[in-house]
Amino acid sequence: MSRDRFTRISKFLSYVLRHRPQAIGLALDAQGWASIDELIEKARPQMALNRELIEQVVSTNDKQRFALSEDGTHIRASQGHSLDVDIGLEPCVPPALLYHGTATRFMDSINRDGLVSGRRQHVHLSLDAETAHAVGRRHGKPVILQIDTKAMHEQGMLFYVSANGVWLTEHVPTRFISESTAV
Ligand code: HQG
Repeated sequence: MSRDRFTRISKFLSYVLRHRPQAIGLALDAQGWASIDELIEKARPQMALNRELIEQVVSTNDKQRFALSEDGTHIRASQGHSLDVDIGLEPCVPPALLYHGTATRFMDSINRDGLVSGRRQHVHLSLDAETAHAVGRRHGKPVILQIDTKAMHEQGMLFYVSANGVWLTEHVPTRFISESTAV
């Protein structure tokens, strides 16, 4: 299958599984799972999917955005939701330092309010500066912020890591943020 087709399907799945299942009349359970049979059926007017295609998109996805249930009957997004679903993340100890990629145009507001989750459930943090750079570039001229996650953790703030290795937290106050010159 062409990369373009994979990307199109991945974007479609991100949209319905993270943000708007109701756009195709799909139901997610409280943990964010959708029945694959129902997804195929409800997506049909917009996108021709079948089980094999979905399994391929899940297994070859560059960021492992989706997960299949153990019995293979359900699919969900591993992170990035704006929907109020509980994907059962357990708090865990973060590395001493994590990065956040953003754009220069957001910096005044970030310097005032810290990093906020906005429409998503969490602020997303990256393990390395290169990944943060790529995330920031999606929004404009990139800025890489270094986050003192060790200090945040010591002060009782909670961190989670998604099934695809993205670090998540609720809010990063300004005192833990510094601009990085990496990359
Ligand atoms: C910014 C992609 C103003 C924040 C990526 C970001 C990621 C503020 C934007 C995942 C702010 C939100 C998430 C404040 C934060 N004032 N702007 N106080 N605090 N912001 O797309 O982190 O490909 O919701 O810096 O790889 O860019 O979708 O979040 O620029 O892991 O799987 O508000 O999305 O993954 O933008 O990206 P987003 P993000 P996928």
